[in-house]
Amino acid sequence: MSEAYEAGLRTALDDENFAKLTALRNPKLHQFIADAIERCTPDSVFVCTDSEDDVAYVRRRAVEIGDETPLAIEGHTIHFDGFRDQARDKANTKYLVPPGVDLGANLNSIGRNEGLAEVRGYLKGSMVGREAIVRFFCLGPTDSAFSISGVQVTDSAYVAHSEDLLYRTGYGEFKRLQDSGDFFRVLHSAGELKDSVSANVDKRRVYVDIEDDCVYSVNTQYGGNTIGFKKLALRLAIRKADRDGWLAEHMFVMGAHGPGGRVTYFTGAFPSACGKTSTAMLPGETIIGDDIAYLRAIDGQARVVNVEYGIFGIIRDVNPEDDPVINEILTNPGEVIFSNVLVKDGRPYWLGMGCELPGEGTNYSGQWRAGNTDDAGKAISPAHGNARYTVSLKNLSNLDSRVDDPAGVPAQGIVYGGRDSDTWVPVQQSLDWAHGVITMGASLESETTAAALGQEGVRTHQPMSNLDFVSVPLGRYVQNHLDFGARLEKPPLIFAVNYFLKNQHGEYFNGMADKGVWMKWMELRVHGDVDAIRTPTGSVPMYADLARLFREVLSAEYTQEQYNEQFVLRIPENLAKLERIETIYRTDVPDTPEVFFETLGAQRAGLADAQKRYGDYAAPSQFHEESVS
Ligand code: SPV
Ligand code: MN
Repeated sequence: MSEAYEAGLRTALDDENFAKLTALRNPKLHQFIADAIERCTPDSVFVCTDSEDDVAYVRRRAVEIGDETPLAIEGHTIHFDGFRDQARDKANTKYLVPPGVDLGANLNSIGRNEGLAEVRGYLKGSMVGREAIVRFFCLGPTDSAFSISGVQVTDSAYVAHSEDLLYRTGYGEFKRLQDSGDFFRVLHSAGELKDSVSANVDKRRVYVDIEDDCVYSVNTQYGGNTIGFKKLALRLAIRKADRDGWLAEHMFVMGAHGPGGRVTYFTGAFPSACGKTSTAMLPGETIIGDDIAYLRAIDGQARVVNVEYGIFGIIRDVNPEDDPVINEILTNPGEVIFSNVLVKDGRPYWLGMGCELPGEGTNYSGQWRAGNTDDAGKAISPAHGNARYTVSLKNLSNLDSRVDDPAGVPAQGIVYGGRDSDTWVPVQQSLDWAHGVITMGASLESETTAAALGQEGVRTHQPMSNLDFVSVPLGRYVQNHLDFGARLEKPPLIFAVNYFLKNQHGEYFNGMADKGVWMKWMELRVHGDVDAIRTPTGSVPMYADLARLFREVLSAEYTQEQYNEQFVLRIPENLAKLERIETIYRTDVPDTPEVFFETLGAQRAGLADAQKRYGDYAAPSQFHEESVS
């Protein structure tokens, strides 16, 4: 160990923890931990290796210090975040940019020196009276070319425990790293606590040091602001992927099961709280991951891994009917961390669980009674809309057998979907890779949800469902996708889905389970097993195929009338969307590739032509005669 750090670490760590740290012969790691300790001045430091004892210590500790409270079912605990700390704080999440670097208008950034001074100022002395926990993880399967090592220092045992459920252990990986400095670092402090929650959320900051592969997070506990290897490291990974020519995406990875026992792998990008987890958990299919994926072009093939090994899922609407697998896990003994649900007599309750909720209990506002209001006079809901559960994948009955494959699985289809009440049809396939990247991924829009602080239900641009985490200029990020496809012999097919289309009375056209039919149709398309109807926005299913799939998958009738009203091409809405997207890219994204505007232009011309021939609302059958692919 370098002498510069040794003295500080020897003083702060007891012999056992010092030995665990020095077994890793990595100067950059030692420097990071020495700096974290010097800045945050914890009373003690626990270095967590991959051993069962160490992991069990963190789990115990979360309860001992009041970060979590046991519930009635064995292995279940509840953690509460503060009343105003219930979601990702986009406004106070910023990239630290050195002089001369401009990430563009849609990325939130602050000068590096100014930002470092601010966030490191808030971290000063933040761990006094507490223990710092040092945790090591491997992002992706161990021993894999995809994977990246990460280390976090945190004073939250809840964060450290959550990470244990969500990631593959990484102390062993750090041994293999030897003295390489190629790893991600996260320093987190919940800051001053009051009643076990962060007291100074007005000083909540999540600052991403893009020059140094390091993230600082302070005065917050909510997982999306604090769990280092979820969205904090995703922002670093997107920069690394940009440098090295691969993709880091906000995507699930799953196996869709087709005829004859074949498994076809899909990735899917949906903004938070728009059906990503429930798609990955579709009955009859197998899950690899539900949130973050790394994709690489290997020998002309797109290969993909799940970065994580667990689910930090939205609990709202999990019930025996819509999410049977998760519901089973949440109602049986085993390790589960609930957050921000309502607790009464040691039992958790959440919105949409399929039973009546008690009229009082403990929730994210403290002692709660039906009718309680917040400072603005608004009723406090029994459980928060962004309440979560954290579980490891290892207990899932629908886990795909290739989840740990160090070579990843082949990505054969990519799905983009947002919360869109009036424009896109329920499912369509892009005309080719570039068309899909541009008109589906990069043009995705979605109405805002409870997963980020701020007003809900506002239509926003959500390119690749990744805008909250993109850390390179947006035009360049889009270009990286175009380049990625160019390196593939047969790029995955790109699809757009819309689970949230509404009729003129504001009711959803589709049931939650219908996505299982769209998935089966996409699986068949990958293998060319069904025809489709080519419309100006993409290729849509034929009625007869959907009618058969609805019967096979859901034992349900799907009428021609339902098909007609769901799959009608809404030309004015699609034209208005093109307009919005073009304006955003022309105004805010100076490095947008020219092909982007050409593709939007071609789509506009196709829509205008259809409008002339068929009017504003064109049935798929009108295109049928034109071309079947
Ligand atoms: C999301 O909001 O997209 C999540 C949870 O997956 S968070 O960790 O908050 O990002
Ligand atoms: Mn997510």
